[in-house]
Amino acid sequence: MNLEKAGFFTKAVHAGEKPCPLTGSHATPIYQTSTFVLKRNVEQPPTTEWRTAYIYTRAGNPTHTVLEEKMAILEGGEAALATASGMAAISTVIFTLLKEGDQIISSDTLYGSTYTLFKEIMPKLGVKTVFVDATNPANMKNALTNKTKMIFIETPANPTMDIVDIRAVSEIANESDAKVVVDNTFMTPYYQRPMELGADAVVYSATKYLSGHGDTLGGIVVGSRNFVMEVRRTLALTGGVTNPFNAWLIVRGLKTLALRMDKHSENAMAVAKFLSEHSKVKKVLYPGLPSHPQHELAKKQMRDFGGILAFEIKGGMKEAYTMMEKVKLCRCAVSLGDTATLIEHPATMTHRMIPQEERLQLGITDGLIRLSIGIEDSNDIIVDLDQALK
Ligand code: LCS
Repeated sequence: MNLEKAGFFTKAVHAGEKPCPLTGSHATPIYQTSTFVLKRNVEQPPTTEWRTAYIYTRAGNPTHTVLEEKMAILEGGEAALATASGMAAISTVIFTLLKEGDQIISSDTLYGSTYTLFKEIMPKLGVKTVFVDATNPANMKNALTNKTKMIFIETPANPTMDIVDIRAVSEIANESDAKVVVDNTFMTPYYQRPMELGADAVVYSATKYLSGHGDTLGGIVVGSRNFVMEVRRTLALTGGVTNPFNAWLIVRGLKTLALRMDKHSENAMAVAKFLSEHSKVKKVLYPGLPSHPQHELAKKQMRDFGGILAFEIKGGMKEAYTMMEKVKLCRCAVSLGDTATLIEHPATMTHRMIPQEERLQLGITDGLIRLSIGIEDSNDIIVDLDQALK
């Protein structure tokens, strides 16, 4: 069957996988090996002829290949690369695209570690990042110079759920040689396809929805064959590779991605509606609510609205912490995209590295609480949040 033409659910189950030709094993084997025995007598001078497809796991491994082929097909990209974590995916793309003197333009609301990587680590290598409010693409256009080699956007943004118009930003970048890279972690390829909207590459924290069960770290880069080949070379030289067991867990998780995403979204919408009517809640940030300032754009570029939402509790830090200490079903933890509902306080947890003044300007207030809605029964999540708010 031509999987390219199959539906998302079919691709998620079958892409990249076939029974093992040696044993008939139906499930993908975990090739737990660091090295591969080469085919020719090693006394012969090394030529490319005696290489197998695999040499050393830092440069590639058959279990990683299954994950990469599945992700390339799900995303509709030519190729994909698996990495040790989302941060490894982002940093390897940066090391591939940028050199001293180049600039990044980035949306200003990002996962805290990405923000800090751009703000603190990259300047040491002579790469400056210009942060802009990317909810208005004109700000991207105004910041563009001939030094800009990468435009980075995270949409929806962690944790404020700001939406960036991927098509508009890609059109702006067309006038330059900057590559548009989208962090699609919150949406997954099931809900948002940045490359179909004009982006050059997509990065993921596979730690989240792609693996889906909160039991592994991983990252993915998807793009053109040539781009992924270059990033693969950087990865082999910098070492942020995944390992066969984690790659296998992500392969397994991907098979149920669409089922899980639909349940996460359905539950998140129910929780968002409940919170938006609660007397202790000042505002709810969820792109599925008509009150979200970019609800129309979200409807246009996303198939559904996903499982993450944030809300501002009346009061501040004290009220937020009091509430988070009272939850019983929800777990107080960073990370997201787990089957269980996770609750966290961005100002003191995921985004604590951002200086207070900048954090407040971005809307990451002391009363802001982020929820990663799980796949439990929505009513049980609501009952738990309700008793904690009381
Ligand atoms: N991109 C986004 C949008 C993220 O939310 C994260 C992690 C990363 C990249 C980095 O991925 P990692 O290296 O952890 O696989 N976000 C986290 C969060 O919100 N809480 O803990 C981690």
